[in-house]
Amino acid sequence: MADKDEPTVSSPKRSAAGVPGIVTGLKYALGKPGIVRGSRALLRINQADGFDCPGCAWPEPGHRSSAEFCENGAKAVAEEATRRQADTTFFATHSISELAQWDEHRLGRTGRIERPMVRRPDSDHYEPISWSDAFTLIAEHLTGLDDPNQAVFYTSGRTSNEAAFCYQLFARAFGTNNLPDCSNYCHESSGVALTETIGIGKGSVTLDDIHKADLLVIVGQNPGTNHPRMLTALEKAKKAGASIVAVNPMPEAGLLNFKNPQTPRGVVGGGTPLTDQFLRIKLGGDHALFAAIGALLRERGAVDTEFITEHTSGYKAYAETEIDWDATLSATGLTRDEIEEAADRFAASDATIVCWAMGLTQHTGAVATIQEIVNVQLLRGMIGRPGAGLCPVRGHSNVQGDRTMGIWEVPPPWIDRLDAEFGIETPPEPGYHAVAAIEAMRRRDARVFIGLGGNFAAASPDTQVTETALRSQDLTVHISTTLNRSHVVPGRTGLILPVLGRTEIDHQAAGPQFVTVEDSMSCVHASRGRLAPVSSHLISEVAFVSRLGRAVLGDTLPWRDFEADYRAVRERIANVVPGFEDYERRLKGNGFTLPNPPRDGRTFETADGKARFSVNSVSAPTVPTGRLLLQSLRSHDQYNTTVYGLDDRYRGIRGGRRVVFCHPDDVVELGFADGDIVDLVSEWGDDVERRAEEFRIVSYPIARGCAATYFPEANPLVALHATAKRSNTPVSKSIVIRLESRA
Ligand SMILES: Nc1nc2c(c(=O)[nH]1)N[C@H]1C(S)=C(S)[C@@H](COP(=O)(O)OP(=O)(O)OC[C@H]3O[C@@H](n4cnc5c(=O)[nH]c(N)nc54)[C@H](O)[C@@H]3O)O[C@H]1N2
Ligand SMILES: Nc1nc2c(c(=O)[nH]1)N[C@H]1C(S)=C(S)[C@@H](COP(=O)(O)OP(=O)(O)OC[C@H]3O[C@@H](n4cnc5c(=O)[nH]c(N)nc54)[C@H](O)[C@@H]3O)O[C@H]1N2
Ligand SMILES: [Mo]
Repeated sequence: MADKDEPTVSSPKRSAAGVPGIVTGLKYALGKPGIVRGSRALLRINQADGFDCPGCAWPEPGHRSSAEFCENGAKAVAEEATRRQADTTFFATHSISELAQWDEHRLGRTGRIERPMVRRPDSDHYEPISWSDAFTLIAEHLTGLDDPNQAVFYTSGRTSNEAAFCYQLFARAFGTNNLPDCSNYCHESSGVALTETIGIGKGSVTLDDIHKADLLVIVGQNPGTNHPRMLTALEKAKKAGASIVAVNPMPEAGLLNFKNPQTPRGVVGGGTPLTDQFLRIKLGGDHALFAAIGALLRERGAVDTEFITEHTSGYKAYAETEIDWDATLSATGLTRDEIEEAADRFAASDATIVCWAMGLTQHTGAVATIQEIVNVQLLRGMIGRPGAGLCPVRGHSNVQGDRTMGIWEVPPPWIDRLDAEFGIETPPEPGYHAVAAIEAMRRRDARVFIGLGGNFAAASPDTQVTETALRSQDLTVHISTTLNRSHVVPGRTGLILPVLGRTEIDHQAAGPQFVTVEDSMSCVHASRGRLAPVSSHLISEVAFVSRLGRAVLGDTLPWRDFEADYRAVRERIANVVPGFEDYERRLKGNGFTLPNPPRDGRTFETADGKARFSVNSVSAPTVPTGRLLLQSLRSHDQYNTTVYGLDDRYRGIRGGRRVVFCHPDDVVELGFADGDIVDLVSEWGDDVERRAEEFRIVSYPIARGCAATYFPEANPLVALHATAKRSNTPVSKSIVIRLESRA
């Protein structure tokens, strides 16, 4: 049975991190895996000779201090370093149908998967299987398909550059571009918006730029919970005189005030107040906000004419767009004064950085919204200048690197080099992105699902549909570290294949190996595991892909060399992927930063060689009366679908996750009271009823008309067809719901 979910509620915190943050993190890390193992692991996070923190993609500072970790990283490490195991006895004791009743928290707590396991057709149990039999089984299924496009190769963002490169090579040599990844659910909207406008799907700032900014605008991002190390950079900027504007429907603790655990003031003092202006915007109101800010800046003549003339195109059409103020105020829920003040701050700043994350990317108009931010930055010439730029803050620690390595359903620009290097022929037509993959599985156009990391069942929208699609597969293969929901909704045949985590020593024929990752600011560096593997049955992700390659395609490609020595993989990456020349040598020390034409020289590799203004008609979600607009977000005690615990300290929640945050006036207006238990029912204008049961109403200072609850509990509410325009990202932050009393 699921754990008892009985949240208790107290008032939300006004500051993040500081002593409680680090103490909680340490307690978690030291208490769980055993004192010595835990502390040794923590001392190696983000050190030059240690491993990259699996917590998030925020970059490490040049000089790594031995305290360069946060509660978040400590928990992620503890999760991986745990001595608990899901072993043969565990799987013999618990049937798959029983495990399907467990929630993510309980599944994850079971610990590391100890050896390869198989669920045979019609069996309700996983049983052990040898690695060689597992590869034979996969090869039989893949080679038995009528068409390579009947296979789907998903990737999550913790996978190293080396494993990612090998994996996309394998899929393409096998004959498909079906390489959906967690990016499709995450920053795809940023990638699309930025590629069209500045010619590269990545941000244009370095960590040093953050420190040097005059104005930092943080939109739709909750760094206190999700990128705690970013707070150190914000504090530094703040001390150097920067001001900070936060745009968010919720007053998030880390945005308001920060207690740095790594300085005495943070430990004993009151912390640093961070935000100078807080705009409590309505969900999905950002497009209207930035369109209005742009118009005000033009009105005031606060435009960088030289930059616009020299480096941009499309300004004339953009300059002609007009603002409907009534619509703007109603879409944003802000006052005109608030918007004017924000525009003043933009106008006064010589170095502005706009940071954003899921609060922008998971909306229907996400791409257009991000392009409106690009417009404002172009208007002021805020690209390719110190302390200025665009900063999509990535989630998974190597999600950006995976895309650089070709994990993408679209053949990357360097595909001809890949084909020439390996003598393969990648099909030209794009493959399935994540949502399209689920649709294809549903139609039985896809029959084999392979997931390199991640938890596809729980991370995807429309949970019931996704799970049915997974169950309909002839074969599902999950390459994982810990147990999760995806494992308990297997295809007819199901494999769970356990791999080494990033903290663990990876020894191959040529000796101990390291892997490489790319952070949110395009810095590439090495990551070397330091702990003994939790089980002798684990293999590395590179070894997994290499053996898969040999089993399915034979020795036509250098799989054996790749597995024996990862330098052989990096040599090929250097030959194929631009920016990786002389890869091995440049990894020495703290690694290197990839070229970024907009940042490095105001060069824009777009169709006309200019940075492009966009004209997108402003839109905002419409919400019928009596309904709320719901977003699904993260608590402080989870990493995506991995639920470490049932508390959300910063938002004042303990002992439960089934809560729905609503504005107190909305609660009353809808005829409810704080503490009521309700069902959430989403409305998409189709005939399907999507319901999530038993949530406790929590009155909370969220913007009017808006509500929030946690991911992945909310995923059953998101219709599969409800995706952002042009990026196909599920609109997990724009769900029209009604609250229904429990009888
Ligand atoms: N502890 C922890 N760290 C993590 C993760 C985790 O699960 N746990 N996940 C990692 C991953 S993969 C990612 S992608 C990142 C995610 O990092 P975030 O994007 O910070 O994650 P969310 O919790 O989804 O928070 C979204 C924020 O945007 C706000 N928001 C929602 N909708 C809107 C809107 O319409 N407009 C505006 N202006 N704001 C809005 C929400 O109130 C919330 O503060 O974090 C990474 N780091
Ligand atoms: N409703 C809603 N849905 C969302 C979101 C949202 O905000 N709201 N956010 C979306 C976002 S931003 C993202 S990034 C996705 C996340 O989607 P995923 O990346 O698919 O999910 P995770 O929960 O990060 O995956 C956790 C699992 O990864 C495995 N794992 C951990 N470390 C390793 C490793 O080193 N190697 C391997 N092979 N496996 C490992 C473990 O078995 C663990 O159970 O979810 C998306 N879904
Ligand atoms: Mo993400």
